Amino acid sequence: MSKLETQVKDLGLKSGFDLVGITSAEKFMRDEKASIERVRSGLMDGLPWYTEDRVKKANNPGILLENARSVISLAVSYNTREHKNKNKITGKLARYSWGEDYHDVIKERLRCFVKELKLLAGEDVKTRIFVDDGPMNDRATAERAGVGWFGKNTNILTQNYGSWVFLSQVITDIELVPDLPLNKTCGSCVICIEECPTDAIVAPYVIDNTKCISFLTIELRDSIPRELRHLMGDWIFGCDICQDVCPVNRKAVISLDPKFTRFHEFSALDLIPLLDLSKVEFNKIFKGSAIKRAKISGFQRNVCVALGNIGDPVAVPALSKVIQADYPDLVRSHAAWALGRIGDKSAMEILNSQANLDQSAEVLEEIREAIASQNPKQ
Ligand code: B12
Repeated sequence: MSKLETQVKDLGLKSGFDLVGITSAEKFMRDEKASIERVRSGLMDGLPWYTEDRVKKANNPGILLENARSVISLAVSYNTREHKNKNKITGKLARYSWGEDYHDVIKERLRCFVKELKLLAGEDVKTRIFVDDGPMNDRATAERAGVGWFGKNTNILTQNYGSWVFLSQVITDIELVPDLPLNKTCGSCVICIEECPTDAIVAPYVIDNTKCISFLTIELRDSIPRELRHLMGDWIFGCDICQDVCPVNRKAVISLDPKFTRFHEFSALDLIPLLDLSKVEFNKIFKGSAIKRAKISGFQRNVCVALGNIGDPVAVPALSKVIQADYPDLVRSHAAWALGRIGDKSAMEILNSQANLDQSAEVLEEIREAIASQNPKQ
């Protein structure tokens, strides 16, 4: 490794990244082909912005920056400690949301990195930065730059930090000597595939987006398919099951990065009060956090599903209030499902009375389904 590559890597570490690798700007042939197949076979359905056109850009750094020569791949750990919530009726949020929104934090670090890079390599150096905010294949880059290897759950696993890393890139016209990919795989381990409750990992390295709890709780704006709801447990934003069960992650170094420990109480939130939040309160509580992406209606929809899965009748008054009050039909219909799943006498009474009153076809259908599928427990 020449002096410049060493300096670039030192600079990455100094700029707040935990791992730095370098790869060429060549096309990611395997990944482009696989991604196009994934789109065509419907496995990326539900993400309308994930188009074949995007895939072509994402796997070809030369399209993203004129005269691109190298891509610097940077990873930062977000493996912060969990906050224990002693209460019973709580919902889980994915670890990546326990800190400040990584897009903002990492973009800031990338900007500082690029500023210093220009001091090292020349002011006229061209760069383009990405942190999950544009058409760039973050994982394929990290793999080829030797930052980590593809796990069977498709997450990039790293030696010391496991898969608890955010990935980002700097494409540049500087010619840098690339690193070699790591010669590592998951071997015969298939724990993540077996433990995914919705069977979203349909084959090693292949996710069916439409079944992934992360998609269902964050990206999906509509109703959650009824046949998947009971499999979602108490996840209300994202899901970490395929990472939590990964043996490599057991040994991952804990991160003390203050940016990612800031909202650690978000790891487990009391569910019932979340149903009372107004839009203004939701935006205030989750300001600066990635959780805002779910929007309040999606978030409260998820809370209803989690309450239904926990099945504790203590949630009946709150769910009854939702179904009777002025909440979006999306939330009211999932509250109906949750009441049916709790299925005690009071829940069934509310459903039966609302069945005669409700004006929304969507909510009425959920109420009828809930009544039909449950025998009230006395
Ligand atoms: C779309 C997307 C999603 C979608 C779709 C998931 C998916 N598997 O793609 C949804 C919303 C479900 C999602 C969920 C999550 N995501 Co996401 N997501 C993305 C995004 C924007 C694009 C990913 C992409 O291109 N997918 C397309 C498919 C086709 O690619 P793939 O599944 O990775 O499959 C590759 C392999 O199959 C490989 N391949 C093909 N053949 C073969 C053969 C072999 C032998 C091998 C090894 C590989 C291989 O080629 C494919 C393309 O590269 C990236 C950011 C970015 N711009 O890259 C973040 C990103 C992948 N997500 C990230 C995170 C953190 C998550 C979650 C953990 C969040 C959470 N806790 O809820 C989950 C993880 C779910 C999972 N197991 O994948 C991180 C992953 C970090 C890491 N360590 O890998 C990224 C990189 C964001 C970031 N910049 O940090 N995500």
